[in-house]
Amino acid sequence: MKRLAVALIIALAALVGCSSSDEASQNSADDQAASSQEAASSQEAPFELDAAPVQTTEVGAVKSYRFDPEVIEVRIGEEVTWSNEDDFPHNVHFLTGSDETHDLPIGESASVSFDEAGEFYYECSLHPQQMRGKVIVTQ
Ligand SMILES: [Cu+2]
Repeated sequence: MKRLAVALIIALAALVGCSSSDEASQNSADDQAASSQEAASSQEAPFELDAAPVQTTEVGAVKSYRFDPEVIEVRIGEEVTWSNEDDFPHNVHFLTGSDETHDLPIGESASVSFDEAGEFYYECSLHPQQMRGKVIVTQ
């Protein structure tokens, strides 16, 4: 009940806050983005990876378009770092848990902390057929 009231207040605030039709369409675009993100987080595994999980927080985007190791296992609160050791730009684009994309320019790295348990699938959105990986986060 309390939650409904909060939702109503937010809806009213959104209505009052919209002074132009541009803003209104922007808000509905935001709503759509939010709901597709929810769908992403509840979605089933987008692909299968047979590799045995490796306990590490370091993943390379190595030459010949792949993440190595493909499947890693970390504990809640740990930070995983992806490093691009290839001669091409890559990224880490999450398919489950969130739809964040972390760019990996040549020679650079990106780090992500995992605050909840689960299996987080990702791909390089530039090379999604070859570059796929999974982070298994445990208690
Ligand atoms: Cu790539």
